[in-house]
Amino acid sequence: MSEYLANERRLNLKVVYYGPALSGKTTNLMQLHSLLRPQRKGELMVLETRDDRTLFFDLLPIGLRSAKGLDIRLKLYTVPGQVQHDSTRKAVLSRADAIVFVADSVLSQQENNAIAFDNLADNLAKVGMDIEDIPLVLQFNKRDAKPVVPEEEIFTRWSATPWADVALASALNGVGVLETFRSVLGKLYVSLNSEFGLAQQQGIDQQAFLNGLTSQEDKENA
Ligand SMILES: Nc1nc2c(ncn2[C@@H]2O[C@H](COP(=O)(O)OP(=O)(O)OP(=O)(O)O)[C@@H](O)[C@H]2O)c(=O)[nH]1
Ligand SMILES: [Mg+2]
Repeated sequence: MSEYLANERRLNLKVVYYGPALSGKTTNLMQLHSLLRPQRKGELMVLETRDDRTLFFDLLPIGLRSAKGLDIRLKLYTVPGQVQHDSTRKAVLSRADAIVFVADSVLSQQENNAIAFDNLADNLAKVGMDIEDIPLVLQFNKRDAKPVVPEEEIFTRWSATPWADVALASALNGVGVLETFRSVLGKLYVSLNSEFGLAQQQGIDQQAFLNGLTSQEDKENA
């Protein structure tokens, strides 16, 4: 749930990267951290890991100050995908404003994707949210791996759902990571705009929101 602190003119937002174990949630955040401009982002915090598996969560703060002085602070979180860390997943999920579900494209992982998606719906319900209401983007990661579930199958499976605009990615290679992030921000903007009048009252249109939060490292100076 977004938190608007009127006195400080600050809007705190939370985006959670959810999904089965080893689907590439931490890798998405690592790539975003290296792609985004230093002025926009804070440090990537990897709280606890064992063998590179997330045990608690990762956190990447991103910021945007509008021309009219609204300070938008976005925190990106990952959850631990391993089944046994369900209470941590639920805690991280609480008060989320938007979700990226990172599915694993590898054929053998399709059942794990389905279990994790059901787990997301259950945990959202437990923290008082409805999966159909929250801005959510589905990313099929590891498109570079083999064998993977075919694109046509993915699009057919999800076409009649609210999450039809599936993002394809190879996070390890930085492919599709920013696109996924922009896609979820686009959905988040729509819900924030209706709640806070971002365009009318704050002068932040969707383009400014997206560009402000995703401006990239200047390659020439990198
Ligand atoms: N081939 C391939 N491997 C990937 C890709 N993205 C991530 N990986 C690899 O998959 C493994 C797991 O990635 P993580 O980002 O740690 O996965 P996670 O979802 O954070 O896993 P948990 O923290 O256990 O839930 C690592 O070895 C990554 O390098 C990808 O796009 N392609
Ligand atoms: Mg992780």
